[in-house]
Amino acid sequence: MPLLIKNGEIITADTRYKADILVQDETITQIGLDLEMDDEDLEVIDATGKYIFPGFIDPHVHIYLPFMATFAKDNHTTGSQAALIGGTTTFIEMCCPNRNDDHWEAYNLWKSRAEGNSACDFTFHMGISKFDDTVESQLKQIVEDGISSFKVFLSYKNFFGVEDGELYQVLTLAKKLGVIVTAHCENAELVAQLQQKLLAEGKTGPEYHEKSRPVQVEAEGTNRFATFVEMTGATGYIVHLSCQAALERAMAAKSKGVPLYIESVIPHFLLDKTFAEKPDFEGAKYVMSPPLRDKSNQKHLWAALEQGFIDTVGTDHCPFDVEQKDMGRGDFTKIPNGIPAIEDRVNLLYTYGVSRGNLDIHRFVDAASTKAAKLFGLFPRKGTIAVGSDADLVIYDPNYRGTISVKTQTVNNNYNGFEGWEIDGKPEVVTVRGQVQVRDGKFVGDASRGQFLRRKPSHF
Ligand code: DUC
Ligand code: ZN
Ligand code: ZN
Ligand code: ZN
Repeated sequence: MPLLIKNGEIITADTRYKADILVQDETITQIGLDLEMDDEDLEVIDATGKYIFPGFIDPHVHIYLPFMATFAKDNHTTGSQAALIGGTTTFIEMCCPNRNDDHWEAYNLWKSRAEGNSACDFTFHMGISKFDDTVESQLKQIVEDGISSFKVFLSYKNFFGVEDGELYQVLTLAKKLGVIVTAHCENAELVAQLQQKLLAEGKTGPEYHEKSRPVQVEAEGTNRFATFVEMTGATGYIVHLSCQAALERAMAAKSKGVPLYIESVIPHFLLDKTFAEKPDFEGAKYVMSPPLRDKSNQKHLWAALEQGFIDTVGTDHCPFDVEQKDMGRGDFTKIPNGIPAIEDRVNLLYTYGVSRGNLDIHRFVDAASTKAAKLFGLFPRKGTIAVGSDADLVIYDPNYRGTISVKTQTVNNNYNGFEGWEIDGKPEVVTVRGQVQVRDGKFVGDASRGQFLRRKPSHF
């Protein structure tokens, strides 16, 4: 059914203007003033007083995730509908095989979980937890199948994590294939040693999680990753950079011309380590890795985001409920890591960035959509509003005022880390390839609309 969106203000990463948008089939076919169309099936949406943003892209989510003896709570039905309600029309999920898992099988398992079950479009970063000849040939097959980004963990020893030699091999292969490598940057050995030391001292509560992975641990991982990227000539992307110490290392490499990109995630911009110090084990809700930091780091993250040194804002969405978090009572190393945010990322970044004067609106669109599309081989199909692009559109009401609450969320979890936080705007209508999936802020669409997005390697 054709769709005509009239009188809205189109805002992309670099333009801002009032125009109508005509959508036919799955794409944008016209943008202009006073568009009309004679078709009895035409749906007209009046977007007077609303912004129209390109569908937002979350470059870092976990939906299906076996982790720390349990599973993250969302499935693709709940996760994708929560994403859409929050304005995210595409997510990139981490496919995370364990060291002993067959990587080709893991890839197909993750894909089969998503296919037919997602309401929004999706693709994967292929996690690599081991490197040998078998994995190498499987990775080539996975790239052929449409995956143009890898993921490595420098932490989580003996589990998801890779050794330095394997990191070198992964980057070398990625360089050859034209694939970007995303990395979780923490020093695994330091984390393991500090955890044991703290536990031996009887320091077992969630407030000690941050002390087991202090900023130095992340700065070291960041510096090491940047050095390996430089030595191999590959292109790197640091996920969830959380603090000034790591930012300094990444910027030092970037300013030398090392092709390195930076993602930070919404919890680190807004929540700080005092949340993980809440009494009665409440702090466990705020345990993620890298941990929430001292509040003094946040102004550096906001400044780097505004200046474009931080390229993208994701979530590291990873929901574990209160009962799962409880597995870590008496031993913080057993608290499943993660704070869910897939539903709230865009509204929080808009509110505490754009609306409260900390972020230019175009940089907001760039960081929450366009830049991820460019880095991960989705642009200009995704990440912009242009004739020929997919009609993934967010009609956003900047006059909405409300608060975030577990009571109204779609994410499958029994708490929200942003409970009670004000938001200054909200998606009213969200389309995925031309189909209205969210109307009046509610999911009304096709639960299996989402497509697997095949991507081509790029030569940066
Ligand atoms: N950090 C988290 O908090 N959760 C999932 C994986 C990760 O690196
Ligand atoms: Zn991570
Ligand atoms: Zn400072
Ligand atoms: Zn993650």
